[in-house]
Amino acid sequence: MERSLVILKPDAIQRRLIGSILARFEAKGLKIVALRLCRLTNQQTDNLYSVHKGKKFFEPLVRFMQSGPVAVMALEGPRAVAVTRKLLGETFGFEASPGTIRGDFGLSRGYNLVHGSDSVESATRELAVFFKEADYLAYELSEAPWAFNPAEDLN
Ligand code: DAT
Ligand code: MG
Repeated sequence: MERSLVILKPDAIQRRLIGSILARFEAKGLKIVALRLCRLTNQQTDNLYSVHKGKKFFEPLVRFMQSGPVAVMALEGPRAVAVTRKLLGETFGFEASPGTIRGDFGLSRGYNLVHGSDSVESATRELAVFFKEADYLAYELSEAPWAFNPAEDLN
């Protein structure tokens, strides 16, 4: 089953939005298989935002991401990467559609509450920064037989 890396950014923690944002992922049916609070190191932000190195927003972005605790998690489910990105909405709060996390909780450009891997390849790389294979908890949600038709092809 596909996994994506999600990070609740320092603004989400400080605004006490952990519960509200996690509820969106739970409501959709994604399974939280790893979750912890931490502060991001230089090595972690470098890896996460390597494609943005050299851009003018890179340094402020890193400073923001290291400005307080974050919650990092692995979400699992069919097409977890694309589904998560849809739940997040467009990058900037003022452009994100209502109904999305970024669209419902903020108007900022950079303080956009949540990170989600943008492709399966990025997810594989980003997840490895935070989690070992043994960190992913294998369990079944009791609702699973009603959330997914066993005859359905989920790929
Ligand atoms: P996303 O987080 O939707 O994957 P991204 O990878 O293009 O967006 O950018 C990473 C983060 O950097 C983004 O969440 C917010 C910030 N950012 C991107 N473009 C920016 C810009 N033009 N000005 C300020 N911050 C920006
Ligand atoms: Mg990105």
